[in-house]
Amino acid sequence: MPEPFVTIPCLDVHGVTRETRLALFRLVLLQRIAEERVMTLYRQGRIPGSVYTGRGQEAVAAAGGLALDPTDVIAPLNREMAAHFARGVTVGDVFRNYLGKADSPTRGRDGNMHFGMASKDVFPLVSMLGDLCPLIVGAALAFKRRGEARVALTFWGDGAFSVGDVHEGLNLAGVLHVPAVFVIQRNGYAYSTPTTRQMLNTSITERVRGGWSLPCEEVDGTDAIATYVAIRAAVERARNGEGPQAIEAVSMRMEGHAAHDAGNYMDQDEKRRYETERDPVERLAARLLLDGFSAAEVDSHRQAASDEVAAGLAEAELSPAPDPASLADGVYAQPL
Ligand SMILES: Cc1ncc(C[n+]2csc(CCOP(=O)(O)OP(=O)(O)O)c2C)c(N)n1
Repeated sequence: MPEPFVTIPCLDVHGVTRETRLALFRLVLLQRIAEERVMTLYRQGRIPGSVYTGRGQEAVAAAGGLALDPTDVIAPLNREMAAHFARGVTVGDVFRNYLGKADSPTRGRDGNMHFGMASKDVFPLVSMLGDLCPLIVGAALAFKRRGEARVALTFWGDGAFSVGDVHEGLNLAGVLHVPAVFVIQRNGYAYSTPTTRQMLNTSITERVRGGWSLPCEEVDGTDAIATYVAIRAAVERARNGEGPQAIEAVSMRMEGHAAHDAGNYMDQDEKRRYETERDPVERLAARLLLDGFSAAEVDSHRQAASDEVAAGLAEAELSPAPDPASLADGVYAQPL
């Protein structure tokens, strides 16, 4: 018999409505199930790029996306599919992009999560790690200069935290006092390098506070509700003129770096223990039961998410492949 899920006491959850809890559950389920389907498609040779899942980190992606108002902007990285869904990107959009379809967000130029949607204020992913930091500082500066009560939020990992652009961005954000929120995912690894071999002080919170004099709060990134409460509060502080805010969300990458990496270098006992005790999807399901939702209600939400993923994939399968003659369209400037 597996151990029952442990419910670690989380932050005061007062004020997180029933609707918000269910919205978080839908988002973590959508990411978990959609990524499982993407992995299957990858193994079938149907994905032209590689696949980087956020298994184990779905709660942070969902919470970050849901914590924003519709007029805010977000810049997700490739492990934050749920943040896209929170902004209204559909499962069909994601599968169309993975399958390289003509009507996908990148019109078949990418077979991955490297896309944004201007209509939903989702910035496209920049592959150069760390570069989303100064990018959203720029967006937040624009909001401040225009007098708009909008916030810009981005995510990055512990590995990206070591990139110079992150520190230039954090410094600038503090000096310019802009409404930016930085969600730093400490998932234990940067590719095959454990966090303990990347930095002497593995507390990103201490480093952000001590190095850049910015507020930073550490949160259990496997607890969707606690993470939502922490990010939502940070977003509101930023919106209310309190300047940039950071959140260190602690979780674990439950797989290798990407579909081509089995992650054999990871501590397998730790991984198993994490899967049993800290899986964010199952922790939220257990929490909903404790909060009075019935098992049948929880199961019906699992089924609804599974149906939504199946419908999105079926819809994407029907989309046409790009016309090879259009290959250079939108890639090079048109001659005058
Ligand atoms: C500037 C830069 N250096 C190296 C890479 C290659 N690279 C892609 S992901 C990755 C590891 C990132 O680790 P982390 O920031 O902790 O995020 P995680 O993969 O754990 O989500 C590396 C080294 C890159 N994309 N950009």
